[in-house]
Amino acid sequence: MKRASVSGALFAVRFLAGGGPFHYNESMTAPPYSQSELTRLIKEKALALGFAKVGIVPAAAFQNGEAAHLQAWLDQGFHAEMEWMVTHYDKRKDPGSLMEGTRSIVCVAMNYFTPDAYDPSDSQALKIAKYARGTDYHYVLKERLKALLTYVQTLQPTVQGRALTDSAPIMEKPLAVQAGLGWMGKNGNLILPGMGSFFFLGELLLDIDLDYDTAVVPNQCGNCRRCLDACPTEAIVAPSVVDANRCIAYWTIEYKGEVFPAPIRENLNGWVFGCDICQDVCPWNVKFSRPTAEEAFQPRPLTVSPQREALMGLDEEAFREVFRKSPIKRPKLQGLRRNVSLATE
Ligand code: B12
Ligand code: SF4
Ligand code: SF4
Repeated sequence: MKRASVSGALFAVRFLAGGGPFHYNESMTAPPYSQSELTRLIKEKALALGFAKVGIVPAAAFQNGEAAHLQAWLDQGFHAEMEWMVTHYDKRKDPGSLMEGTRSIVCVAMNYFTPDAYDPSDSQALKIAKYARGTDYHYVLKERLKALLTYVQTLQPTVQGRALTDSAPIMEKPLAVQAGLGWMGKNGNLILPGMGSFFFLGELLLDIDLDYDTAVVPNQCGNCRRCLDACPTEAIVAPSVVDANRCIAYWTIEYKGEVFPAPIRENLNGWVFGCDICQDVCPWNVKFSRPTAEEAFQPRPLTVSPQREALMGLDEEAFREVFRKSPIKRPKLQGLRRNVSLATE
């Protein structure tokens, strides 16, 4: 892929216009923007499209030990049966490799917080993680990132890009850290200063150079260890290191088998899909989480304080209807029923 050059385009347009002072004329497809103008316009558009924060990094392999940490995580088997975490290790190390010619990665975060309708300490209440109450973020963020790409192409028609949100082998949290969106919390989630961690992450790969963010947000977990202490299954084995084998989110979302090991089963605390305990206790969320304005993430029926009978009573057709394009479709009706029976046994 040949890289578009802003200064080259500017020169060509000026040359064709006769070499005099440049005036944009509407018959031209787009004015030649400078790198910093393009950067500013892309960031403004990202915010206008509903992203809460945006930062841009150059496409390059990770250089601060991230690949070694991923390797150590895999070596210890912390990925459980998520074999897809093992494949494409080389791509995870080098996010730019996901599209030929990538020069820049636009990193974005979108709020998905919706308030709980139960007392989080009530282990009898059935609970569905906030991230899964509305439409699957893969659809929502990808569509929004594609709209951002379309916009970039109106500014500079030759630009090529690829929209991602956990839809390719990519390490999204360390990238977002680099882009200055937030810090890696001890609970294993990216925390945005003044906003909290109930945010999805996404990326737009672009084959143009832009101005890059270099200011990293310092880690503000300090001496706090509320998340480590609150996790009922001791899944946070070290600050920012989550062992999926012990994580309720893994078992209720990803696990394909029938029965959970006793330490998980006995500590489900009513969680039937995902788990928010280590985020709910985080002071940054307690203080700063605000309901998302995003229509697509508003809770669907049966996702806020669902009753056992209502969930168990769903047949295939009703399940498909209620959870169309929802993350809850992932384990299928059978997986949801398994979770509900295990959480209420
Ligand atoms: C695999 C995965 C999981 C697994 C493993 C969780 C995990 N923490 O990795 C399971 C199924 C358990 C899971 C659960 C959840 N997930 Co998930 N998950 C992913 C996925 C696909 C990959 C993450 C990954 O690469 N993990 C492997 C580890 C090694 O990578 P890492 O966490 O980035 O590790 C870095 C640090 O931990 C550090 N590190 C690791 N070891 C060490 C050791 C030392 C000594 C040091 C200093 C540092 C260090 O370095 C690593 C590399 O920089 C991402 C999407 C993506 N493609 O990135 C979503 C993602 C992380 N998940 C997400 C969400 C929302 C969740 C849940 C909240 C859902 C829920 N409510 O149930 C829970 C949260 C559980 C938790 N406490 O982390 C969001 C998080 C958004 C955010 N604000 O951070 C992501 C980014 C998806 C998205 N696009 O928005 N998830
Ligand atoms: S999501 Fe739940 S089980 Fe997993 S680390 Fe957080 S508190 Fe522990
Ligand atoms: S609960 Fe405390 S230690 Fe855990 S992520 Fe939040 S601030 Fe960091």
